[in-house]
Amino acid sequence: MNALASTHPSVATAVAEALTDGFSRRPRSLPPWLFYDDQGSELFEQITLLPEYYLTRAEREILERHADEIVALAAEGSSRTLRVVELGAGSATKTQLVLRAVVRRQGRVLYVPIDVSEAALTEAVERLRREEPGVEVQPVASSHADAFPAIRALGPRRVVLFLGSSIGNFDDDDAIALLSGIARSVQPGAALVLGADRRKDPSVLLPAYDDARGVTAAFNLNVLRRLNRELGADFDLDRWRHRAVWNDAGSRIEMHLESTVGQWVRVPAIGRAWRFERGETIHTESSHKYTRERLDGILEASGFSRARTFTDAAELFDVVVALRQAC
Ligand code: AVI
Repeated sequence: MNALASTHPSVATAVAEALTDGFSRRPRSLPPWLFYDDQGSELFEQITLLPEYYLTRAEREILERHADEIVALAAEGSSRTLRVVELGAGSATKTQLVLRAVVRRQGRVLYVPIDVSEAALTEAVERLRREEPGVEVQPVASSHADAFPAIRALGPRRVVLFLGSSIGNFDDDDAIALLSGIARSVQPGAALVLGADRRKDPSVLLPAYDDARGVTAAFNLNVLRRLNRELGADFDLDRWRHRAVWNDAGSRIEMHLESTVGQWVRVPAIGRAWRFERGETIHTESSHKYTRERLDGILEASGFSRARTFTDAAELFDVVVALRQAC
């Protein structure tokens, strides 16, 4: 059996295409969705617990304090039952705070978590079924791009959650394309609850993406391990190092993998080899950090208007409730 055939054929093809496309660019790049195989999803869960990675704690603090207000805003102007759909749900631990607030308000709720990681979805479903009797869970294993039919299928009074500053992993044009797709899938007045990380001093940002225990480094390097496993590539992980860089003009943290020596990498499943010079990098992720103006520009261009912003006590992170504008 060749390396391509050992994993799900459509996933293997997508991974091979992502690699071929990303390595044909200069600087070379890989798309961040490649992080989230089962090991990568597990490493990301560990990142969310790191002392340096303030994002998850700040967002949790906001939801702990304001979930009832957020739900009340989303339900405003309608007596109908709210339904909750979440893009990139992961293990959905913070979402539980929102779901409980919906259950307090209306007794029961239908929740549709959408994620590419089936392992993360399974964990979320098992935990919610155990811990939240008022929540009916209907998981959908899908990428963001394929999620719109699932959102539309929920009918009116959907609340769309997009938490964790996942929006930050998109360039502005792609963020607008995604949010516009959501806007087209809901009715005027429907609420989008968006977690977004604020622009701040790099002395706070950089450790969040280059932690002392090396968990983020392992998360970044896991991409190469995935390419070795799924495409039979021969990346030697000892010859690559994790780098986190603050790009001030782009207002984003960038993650790169840097080749520490001159080397060839062979990928037998697609019959190709690539040369990397010493110091050459592969750009694996951008994590955009927002000013209020920039985020409003993205929301408005997508058909949403900011209704209210909730912030943690240290003012590191925002949860924005935005409403679908009338057409
Ligand atoms: C999922 N995403 C919002 C995370 C972020 O902060 O950009 C992914 C991550 N990358 C490194 N650490 C966490």
